[in-house]
Amino acid sequence: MVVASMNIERRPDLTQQEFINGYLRSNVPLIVTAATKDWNMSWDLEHWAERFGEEPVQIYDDLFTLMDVDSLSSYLDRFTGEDAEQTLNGPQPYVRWYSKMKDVDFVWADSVFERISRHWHRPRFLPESNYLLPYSPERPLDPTKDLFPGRGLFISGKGARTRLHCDPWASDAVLCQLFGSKKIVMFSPGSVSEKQGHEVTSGGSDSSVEADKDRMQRSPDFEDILKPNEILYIPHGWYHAVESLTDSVSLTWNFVHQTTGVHYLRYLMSPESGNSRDVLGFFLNPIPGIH
Ligand SMILES: O=C(O)CCC(=O)C(=O)O
Repeated sequence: MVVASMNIERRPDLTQQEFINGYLRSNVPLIVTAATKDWNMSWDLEHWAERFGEEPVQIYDDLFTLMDVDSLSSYLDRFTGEDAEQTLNGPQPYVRWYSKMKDVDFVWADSVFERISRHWHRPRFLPESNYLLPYSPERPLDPTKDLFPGRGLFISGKGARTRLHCDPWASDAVLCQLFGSKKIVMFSPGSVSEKQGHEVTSGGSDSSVEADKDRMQRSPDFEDILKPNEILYIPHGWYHAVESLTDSVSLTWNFVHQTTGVHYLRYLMSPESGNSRDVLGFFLNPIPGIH
């Protein structure tokens, strides 16, 4: 029997308590539609090129393997717009422009985050304090200024995608859609065995969101389209795949709040966490504010 996927629940906005009790604690995805209404950053790609075109950006494949470093305007010229280059053998390149998340010199997006910091604010439904990743049990954190793991600008041409995966560090994430729209499919943690998870994340590069669904041999729990100004909350342990239906710009970051601390502790005690010592160590002693 084929069970149809559902759309993700949408709410215009909610309080921190409603978010913590109804979604963070219960590990349930959510799309918040009006939390960005006073952000002033829904710029088109020409505007991004005009302001930041000279900057070097990190260019990835359809998951998290770094392929190249080039200027933002070169990427936009080649891979966005009506006559975007189509890669025949392999995935469309994807700009995942992260701010610093380990102690190495790199083309991090820190200075760009500093330049855009006054154009947005922490979505008010997200907790201000009591974070375990970054480790900040007392001091409130502000994603416009403070570093978070996986904080990045995701810039992609139509058809670029992020293959099915589950986010690292037992962390939750938010994906804020600034421009364009994205197709999202999500599979609940209990529905994916470790073996199957490994198979799908290391699976073929010819794949599409539809091929990911086929490999899972079941319908996703949720299937939806994230539209401009909406924020998707991705709880830990959920496998998800994303495809840019148009040229697209999103802003994202990961976090662990004390509400989900038990899962994080379990992860820290597992051998898997050994692969992320650089990131985990970096955020154990976060340096406050823009630097
Ligand atoms: O927007 C995308 O392409 C991928 C987003 C995602 O998977 C994530 O933030 O974990």
